[in-house]
Formats: sequence, structure tokens, C-alpha cells
Amino acid sequence: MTLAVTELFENIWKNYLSVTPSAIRVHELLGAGEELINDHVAYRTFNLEKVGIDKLAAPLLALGYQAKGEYHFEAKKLYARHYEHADPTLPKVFISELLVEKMSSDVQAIIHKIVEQMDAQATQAENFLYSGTHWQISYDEYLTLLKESEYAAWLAAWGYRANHFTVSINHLEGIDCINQVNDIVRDGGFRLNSSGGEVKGSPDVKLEQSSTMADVHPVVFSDRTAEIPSCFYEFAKRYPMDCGNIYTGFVAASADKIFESTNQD
Ligand code: OOG
Ligand code: NI
Repeated sequence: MTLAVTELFENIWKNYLSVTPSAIRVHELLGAGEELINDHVAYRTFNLEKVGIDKLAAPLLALGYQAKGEYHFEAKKLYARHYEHADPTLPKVFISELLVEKMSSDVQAIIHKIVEQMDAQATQAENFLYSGTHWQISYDEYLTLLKESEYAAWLAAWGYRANHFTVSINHLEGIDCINQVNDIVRDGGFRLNSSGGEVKGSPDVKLEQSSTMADVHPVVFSDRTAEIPSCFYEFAKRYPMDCGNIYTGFVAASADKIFESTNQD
């Protein structure tokens, strides 16, 4: 049985909060207790048959989502797609995947080893999009991934859960511009991702984005527990295109920097 779409996102949100407690406070700072509209949520995966983008997208397609834009990240060795629902109050979903064959043989071996531990049916479970990891990984293996791909290391440690939620600035009451949002969040004591500047994008590309740096949260590795970056909160303001419709896609150059919100200091 598939969950109703609102119930699905509530479960994804609760699971995200469980490792991202700062999101509760940021949500309060911007929403003053009101509900916020999410522009999008994001997922990370590996481009392997068992867990590729299509596997994560399947439950979304079943709920009426459709595939829209495609994005390539050459340096980070990633490919991504985004999905939209006809109901504009439902979040878009941005799903990226690591091009595993482009990694070193050491890294590929660790990735294959963890994905092999997954039950073949795991992606079909009702809770897959908030199920976390389906494998054991040692801290040393995590560090091996981290040296080559922060993305691979994050995914191996955290698995299948929303990597971030994104407040739609367009829908905020009494807050108009992204600089205002950034000031509120910074004054609230949170660190913003400054890679490429705090504001990514511009009205010219029809999308402005900023994000917090991920919380730090314990992960239980097979041999020890360690505190590492978990998930972050993003803010997005969208602009109308020449035809008058609001731009609903993503901007690869900006996304490239948003990925770095889970970097370690
Ligand atoms: C996704 C980064 C890209 C955006 O809004 O451009 C992104 C990630 O960090 O997994 O979310
Ligand atoms: Ni995002």
C-alpha cells in the first residue's frame, strides 16, 4: 500500500529532523509557528541498478510526480534529475546519483560491498525514502570514501533520507528577499554555506538559493561511533520567466555549491 503523499512527506520530515535538530529552530525563525511551503527536498544515491535514481523515483511517480530537468556535475561525478507534481504546494524532488564507475577501484569496492548488503526488495518498502542505511560500514571505509568523494561518504553514512528540505521564500509572509532570510538565519546562530558566495544564482537565472551548513550528528559505524555532518536546510527564491510562469527547474552551477553544505570544516 502506498502512503498518501502528505503522510509520506511528514514521515520524511520527521526522519530528517531526527538527525537535523537545528531545522526545528530555523523553521521557527522563518515561519513563526506557521506552516512553511517546501520548494523541494533532495536525495542522494549511487547509479547502480539496485538503487539508481529510477528506484527512488518510482514511489513518487506512483503518487503523480513527473520527471522534468536533468543535470550533470562533471567534477563531482554526479548526474541528477528533478521531479514535479501537478499540485504546486507539493515539494519538487531533486535526486542525484554518483557515477560509481568513475571512482577509484578502492572506492568502487566499498560501494559495491555496501549495496550488496541491501535486500533486493528494500527500495519497494513503504518507508524506503526515510529508511537510512541498509548496510554496515567501518569508520576507515567511510574515511576512504571521504578522501575521494564527500558525496559518497555522506551517502554511505546516512543512506536514504532527505538530505535537505528547502523553504520557499516566495511563500513566506513578510519576508521578500534571500538576503533577509540569510540575515535571520545567521542572526539565529546558524552557519551558512559560503562556497561560491552565500547567495547562489540570481534573478537572471530565475533562481536564488542559500543553505545552512549541515548539523553534526553521531553515526554508528561498524567499529565505532563518530560525529559527522548530517543534513542541512536550504532557502530558495524563484523568479518568473519571460512567459510569466515561475521557473521550476534547478541551476547546475548553483547546485554544485549547495552539495558542499555537507562538507566538514
Ligand atoms: C543536492 C544539491 C543540489 C539544489 O537545490 O540545487 C540542490 C544535494 O546536496 O544532495 O539541492
Ligand atoms: Ni536543494
